[in-house]
Amino acid sequence: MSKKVALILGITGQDGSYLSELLLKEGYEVHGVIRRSSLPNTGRIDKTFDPESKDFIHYGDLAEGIDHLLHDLKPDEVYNLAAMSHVRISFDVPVYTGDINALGVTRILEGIRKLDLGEKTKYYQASSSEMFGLTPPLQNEESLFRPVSPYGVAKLYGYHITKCYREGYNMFACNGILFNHESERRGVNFVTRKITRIACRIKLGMLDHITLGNLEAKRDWGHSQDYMRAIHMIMQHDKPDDFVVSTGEAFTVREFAEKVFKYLNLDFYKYLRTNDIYKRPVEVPYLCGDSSKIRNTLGWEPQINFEELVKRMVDSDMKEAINEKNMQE
Ligand code: NAP
Ligand code: G4F
Repeated sequence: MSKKVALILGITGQDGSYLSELLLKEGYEVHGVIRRSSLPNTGRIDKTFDPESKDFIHYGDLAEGIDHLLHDLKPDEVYNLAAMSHVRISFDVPVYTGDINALGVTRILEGIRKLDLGEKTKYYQASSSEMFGLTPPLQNEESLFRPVSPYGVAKLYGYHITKCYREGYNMFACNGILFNHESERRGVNFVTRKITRIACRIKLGMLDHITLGNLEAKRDWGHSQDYMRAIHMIMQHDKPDDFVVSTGEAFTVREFAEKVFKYLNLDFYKYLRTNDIYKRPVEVPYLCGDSSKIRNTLGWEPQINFEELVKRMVDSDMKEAINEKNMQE
């Protein structure tokens, strides 16, 4: 039997790197789209794909669309994980955020439709709990969407246009509404990774403080590997559908930081500074997901809990910080 072909947009990101590893393990032929950048942006996938290989890694951008790749590869599954994914920065670049996170989705769906791939090609859209915005928890598939950031608004467009193509053109198009998920590979300007990286450098005497914004925001934090398993399950379901993916437990940014510093035997408050530059014009105060639908329908559940997530992130950042310190000496 020939291998299933998967195309991942956003393969260089946290989620794309874990998803590519999972799909390769499952026996897929995996292709990914990367953007041109002035510095290398393939660090998370260099161990998985030969950097010289032009066979599986292709240049492309959601600003332009990927019709050429859809035409050439005729993939069985397309995973759209590409986005301007930082909520605060979306207030600085709201038009670009709309172009990539909203219209970019239409570009892919329209490509699949125009090339008449709808019968063959399944589509996954990386929707976000940020779309719930000010709706109080627990949020699930039936909750009201009240986004309050350009990012959340653009993602809500992506969510609806995915449903629109599913219902209008009978396409296998799904949304995963994923709550925050982190890992050792999380981008360094998201709050969890910012805390674990800086705390390790404080422990080693390389830094002397950490500056944060809103400490009281509550988030439902899971591990990216568990969530990539969930999205693969969503794509193997017998019908296209939308699913919330979450742990169902939430903690404040303060609690996350206290836990990290305690793990390192440090007093968080001795090193803490705050600055409003890290706050958003409108804050989303409390996200916590009810993921009973995916648990009951597909049998998914997370395997990495909050404690383990913190431990993995700190242990990994400590190794990185020690290497960096050794290089400096
Ligand atoms: P990430 O680490 O920021 O990765 C984003 C990926 O998108 C990167 O590969 C990036 O490429 C690529 N990208 C950005 N703009 C692009 C463009 N114009 N054209 C093509 N590719 C582009 O994000 P992540 O945490 O892995 O999240 C994956 C997806 O899930 C995103 O859509 C995010 O919005 C969504 N999501 C994430 C979470 C979460 O908590 N992590 C929760 C819900 C939804 P470069 O490497 O070149 O920048
Ligand atoms: O880590 P964050 O930047 O993640 P945020 O805004 O929740 O967005 C992430 O999760 C979404 C799912 O709900 C994804 F769709 C999105 O792509 C992204 O992955 O901030 C978490 C909380 C916020 O309330 C923020 O105000 O931490 C607060 N925070 C406090 N100090 C900070 C900081 N956030 C950042 N990035 N940096 C700070 O210094």
